[in-house]
Amino acid sequence: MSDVIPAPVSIHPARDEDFVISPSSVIAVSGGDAAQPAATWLAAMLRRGTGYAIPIVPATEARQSAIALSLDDAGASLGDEGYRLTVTDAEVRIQANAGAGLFHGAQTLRQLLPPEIEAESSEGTVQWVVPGGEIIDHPRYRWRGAMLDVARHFFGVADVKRYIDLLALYKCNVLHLHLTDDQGWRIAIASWPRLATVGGSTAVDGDPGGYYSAAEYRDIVDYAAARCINIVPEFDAPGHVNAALAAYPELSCAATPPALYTGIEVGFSTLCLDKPLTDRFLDEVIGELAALTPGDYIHIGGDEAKSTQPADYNAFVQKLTRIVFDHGKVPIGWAEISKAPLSAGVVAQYWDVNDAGRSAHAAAAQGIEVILSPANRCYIDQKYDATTQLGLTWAGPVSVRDAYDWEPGDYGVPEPQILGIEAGLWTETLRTMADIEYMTLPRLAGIAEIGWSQQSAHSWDTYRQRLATHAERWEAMSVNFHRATDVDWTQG
Ligand code: IFG
Repeated sequence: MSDVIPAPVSIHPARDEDFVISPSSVIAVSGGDAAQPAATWLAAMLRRGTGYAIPIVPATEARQSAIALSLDDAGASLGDEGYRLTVTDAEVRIQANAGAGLFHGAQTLRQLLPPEIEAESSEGTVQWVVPGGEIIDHPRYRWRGAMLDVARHFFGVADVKRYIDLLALYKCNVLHLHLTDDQGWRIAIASWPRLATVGGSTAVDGDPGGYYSAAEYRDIVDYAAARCINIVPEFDAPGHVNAALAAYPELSCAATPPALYTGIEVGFSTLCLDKPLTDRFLDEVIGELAALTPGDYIHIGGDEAKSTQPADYNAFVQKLTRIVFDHGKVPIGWAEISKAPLSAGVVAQYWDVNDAGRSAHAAAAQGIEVILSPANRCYIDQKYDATTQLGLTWAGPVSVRDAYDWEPGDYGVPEPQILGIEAGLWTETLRTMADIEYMTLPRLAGIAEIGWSQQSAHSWDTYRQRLATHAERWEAMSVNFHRATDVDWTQG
């Protein structure tokens, strides 16, 4: 039980109470529709791994070997995402106040099973033993996210779903999709069709472009929702807009239409801000993103607007955040937006450790909530060490230990204003799912633990041993993870 990542709040083993999942085991559900996503997900995972039927039955009908998922008053301290997992030789029981709690309990149950449960087909020779005992658990922060940059290089729906699967394993609950940048526009906007057809036609180094249709984006949203993960779309402005300007030169102030861009420089592009057309563009893009996104948040970027006049920048931030609120969503911006006076409710995301925390302090001073993504801890696009072929270096190297051994409270943001943490995976140098997996694991697991587990559970020396046991699981999942040298993988 002690190898579960993120570390649960409390673990009470009872080794004489092991439960064995057998061909007659059922999933017994009580609590109505909200219990279904967890039940459906758990049944699919157990059926695939064990080869057993694992029917889902109402709790009232369960007679034998039951894995009970019950939505009931499991105690206010668990909140909506926490759970109580109890394992005896007679039954497994997951209790929670809401569906997300059941789903997170199912992820813990998954990690208690032999790693072979992750395989695409059942081995037939494994004893599916769940160690007896009780786990009571709930998260430290509400926002445990990962950002995937699909603009520098495009990744299709199947890759994004695979990434969502990795996030679910570690109880992350947000996938922030960086949909637009200088090199690519990756979401179809019906009222501005060339954004995707022209702006999405290429990628860094001239690699293949691509974009999500509205239907494909909704498919991603629904797949994430079934795993209690919220999709947060990012439309980055006023900088990082070259793809949009190449599609619609009238959005640029430049006399000559900007060409499509396949390099990896930043800060050279800006929307032309004092144009009614730009206002219509902002409103219609945000309007369509809001209509496609059931989640509460839309990310407006705001980073590295080096070609935007500072006074214009502040007015722009206020205008765009207002537009997002007007479309019923909550705006998030990279923490530079804190240069502008922000209305209550706006969220800032701190990333740029080169500013010595100034933008985090500015956001904290405005009393708004902050998501912490300090690049020298959370940017998993950075090399692990000097030998890493993939990745950038400006904030790195970021070792497995660097990604784990930090404290969100050390950035000058009072604990009540820390909304949570988020890993960032920029894809200037990443082209395949194998590249994404290599940079993501093991480091994501540590960032997820920082977001979920109590500060008192934080210990690199014990974490690195617990982490080593996850290699078998990643192998069973066919994940192309990196055997980082700061972990002793023989402990696994
Ligand atoms: N900073 C840029 C990203 C990306 C990154 C690579 C932010 C908010 C460096 N902006 O991080 O577009 O280029 O590590």
